[in-house]
Amino acid sequence: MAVSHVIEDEQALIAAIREIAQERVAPRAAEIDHSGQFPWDMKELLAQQDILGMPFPEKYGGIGASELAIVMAIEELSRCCATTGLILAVQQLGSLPILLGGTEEQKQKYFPRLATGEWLAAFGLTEAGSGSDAAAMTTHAVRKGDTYILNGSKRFITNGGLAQVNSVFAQTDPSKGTRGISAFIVEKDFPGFSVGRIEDKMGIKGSQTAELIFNDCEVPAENLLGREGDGFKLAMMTLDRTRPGIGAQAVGIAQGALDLAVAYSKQRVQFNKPIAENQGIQFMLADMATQVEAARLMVYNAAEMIDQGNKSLSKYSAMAKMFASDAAISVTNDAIQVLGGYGYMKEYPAERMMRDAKITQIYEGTNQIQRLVIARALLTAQA
Ligand code: COS
Repeated sequence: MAVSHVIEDEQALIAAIREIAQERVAPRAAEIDHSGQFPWDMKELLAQQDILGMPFPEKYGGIGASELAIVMAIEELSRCCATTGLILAVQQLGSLPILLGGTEEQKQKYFPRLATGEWLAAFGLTEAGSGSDAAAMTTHAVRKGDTYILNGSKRFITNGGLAQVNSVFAQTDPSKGTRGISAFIVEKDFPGFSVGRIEDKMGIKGSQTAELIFNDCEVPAENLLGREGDGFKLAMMTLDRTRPGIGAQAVGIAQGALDLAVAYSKQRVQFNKPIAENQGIQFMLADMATQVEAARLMVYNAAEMIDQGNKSLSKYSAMAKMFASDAAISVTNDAIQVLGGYGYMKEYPAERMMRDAKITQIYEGTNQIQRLVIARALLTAQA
């Protein structure tokens, strides 16, 4: 396990989360994957244990955890169940635009119930025609008196339809490009808000991914985040600070797959000896463990940069998410190989881990977008 600078109180919290994950989350993971139902019991568990309060400041009822502690928590949960780890990651993703751009009133109104887990949050950026090119969104908002009228739809929204609080991005002045995009807090009870298709996915099956539809949706003007035109920057600043969380989810999945491969290789006997005694298997395990550790260090480093307000965090956050998610695919693939035929069967969790790992290369910006972010930072850096 990597050296990390998490403070003593938080070390105890992470140790407690590890125990909870192993004892209460792990036994549910296969069933959550099989049923494809959102695990409300896991949400309740995270809420009761104050884990969902980690991303929120204490003054709003949260526990104001460091980003380092948050990524470590996501890692521990994802080591046992990636869907459960995602509940914490998305609670932060959907709320961070409010933390970064919201007024005191908005924070007071929304954070206490998000911190206790009574409400879930979601982040509505992606549309059917605008994924990597986030600025190409067509959802738009027009101000009429004290209300904005939203029209359009969002696609692939994690927690879509379950979240009471949705940070939604919409064009308010298309002639201004990215500077014409604004962010709004949209509650799921607002008139004109509805949920469209629910996606059937390859992995993270218990997490609900849905379409959000805005049909003359009425959003009070006081729910604008920041000023008109601040939305795109708020979205980018949010993703800079949440991509390490996805890296942490990837590290957790990879660690879970490594644990499984190590345990299996010691008990699986072929040619009259455990397969772990073969150098071919030992080298695979060593490579897997090294990838996990390198990914973990990058994720922790990016999280610490966020905690310190480091100005270069965009690049390091993109690197951490990209490297960790690629490592997760490689390590889960090798875990299946170590388990051989059993690895391919649903009886063992290795194949679920690989299916769950795949999304980490895609969401919160594909790894191609991460490369673009990294390259732009390199090429525009002042000498
Ligand atoms: N922090 C703050 N501001 C940022 C920023 C960041 N990380 N990245 C860009 N901006 C600002 C730029 O400085 C620019 O501001 P000005 O208008 O003041 O010059 C503005 O935003 C537009 O930036 P840019 O020209 O780089 O925008 P692009 O349209 O080229 O898009 C990418 C940039 C590709 C990085 C963006 O579209 C992106 O991140 N796409 C992936 C989206 C994503 O991750 N989706 C997943 C959704 S969550 S599952």
